[in-house]
Amino acid sequence: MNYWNPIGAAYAIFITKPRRYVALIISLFVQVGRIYGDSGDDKVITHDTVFDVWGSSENDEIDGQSECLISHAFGKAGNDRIIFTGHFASGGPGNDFIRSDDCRGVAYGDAGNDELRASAEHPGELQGGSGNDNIIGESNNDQLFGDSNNDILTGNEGADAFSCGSGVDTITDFNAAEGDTKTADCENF
Ligand SMILES: [Ca+2]
Ligand SMILES: [Ca+2]
Ligand SMILES: [Ca+2]
Ligand SMILES: [Ca+2]
Repeated sequence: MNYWNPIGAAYAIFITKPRRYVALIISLFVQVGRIYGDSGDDKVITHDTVFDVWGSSENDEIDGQSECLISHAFGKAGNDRIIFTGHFASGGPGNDFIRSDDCRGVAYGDAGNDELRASAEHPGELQGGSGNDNIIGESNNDQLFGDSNNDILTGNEGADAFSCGSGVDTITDFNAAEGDTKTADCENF
């Protein structure tokens, strides 16, 4: 399926990803729905409606926009970019980028070397899963889980709870005076 989009978002995909892809630009006026990616790289942007989205096994871009219109996102395999999810984002295998922006910051990197970024509006719960993950909190009291392998954790402001997991892990901004806590398995802080 190819959905062409008059507002221009799909044009950029043609330029930057000339190989095969599927672009889904959704602007249907229904209450809730599910979107399943097809084979190839998918780009899913929602307008006006709330969706749960499952990406393809390749490199997907899933974007709930500033109204957090994607409730649950599952990137599945491939190196996915998932932003603005309303409840929950799961990168699945691959090296994924998940940024919560102003939406709820609950994110699972799963396998692969992932970058997870918390929300500026809500406390983050960021779980790296396996792989060497870069996990970055925001201004709230965030929970950051490195899980296995060698992770880098940054809490930013607030009383952040660091759980490093196995591997050689680094907290870049541990500050007990701010109320930060850490597990005993954090090697560098
Ligand atoms: Ca993935
Ligand atoms: Ca990971
Ligand atoms: Ca924080
Ligand atoms: Ca770790």
